[in-house]
Amino acid sequence: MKKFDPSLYFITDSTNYTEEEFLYRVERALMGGTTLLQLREKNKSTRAYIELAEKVHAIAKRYNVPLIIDDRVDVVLAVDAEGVHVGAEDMTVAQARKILGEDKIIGATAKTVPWALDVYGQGADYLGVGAIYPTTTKVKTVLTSTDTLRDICKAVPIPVNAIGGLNKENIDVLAGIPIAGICAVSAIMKADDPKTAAENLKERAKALALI
Ligand code: TZP
Ligand code: MG
Repeated sequence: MKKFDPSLYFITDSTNYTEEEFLYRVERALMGGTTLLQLREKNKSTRAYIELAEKVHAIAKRYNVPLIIDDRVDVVLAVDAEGVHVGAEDMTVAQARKILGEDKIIGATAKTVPWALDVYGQGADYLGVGAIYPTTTKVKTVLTSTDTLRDICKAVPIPVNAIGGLNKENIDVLAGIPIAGICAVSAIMKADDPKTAAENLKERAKALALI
């Protein structure tokens, strides 16, 4: 199973939610048209990460949405998730590919054209590029210009998603850049209703012909 639609890529953050509230919000986001889902946990034990991943995977399967696990190839294997996302401090794409095989989706972070070409050459299936705007989500990142985003889109033949501080009010800055999709954490996770937020973000991205 390798086919995936990165157009509305929702990345979770369970911080400050009970598990019940978190899972409810994830499901609302799926109802709102999330096409790709990433479970992103930075402070959980391996056991707790796997237990949560199992629950999230069960929900995602009901919506036929692939589940990507941030950083952790072992968690992907433990729950048979559809893929992993690796950044500069994680396992390399080549190492992840060696372990996961050809059928799993491997996404990578890239902030420059040479970096994008490198991870593409190692076998990445998609790229996340950003942060386009400053973000309130806990992450080690620097801003990436829209010019660099455009250059990366043109440099690699795989889907490139924009990430970082994106919401329905500000994604017009991406107009005309051949991205494959939008990644969002806060705009969906922290919304009053993640379903409405996902719908609105998708609608705006479509109106701007971004996706
Ligand atoms: N990588 C670059 S920015 C970011 C990640 C994981 C966080 C994006 O979160 P938000 O809340 O959509 O700004
Ligand atoms: Mg990472």
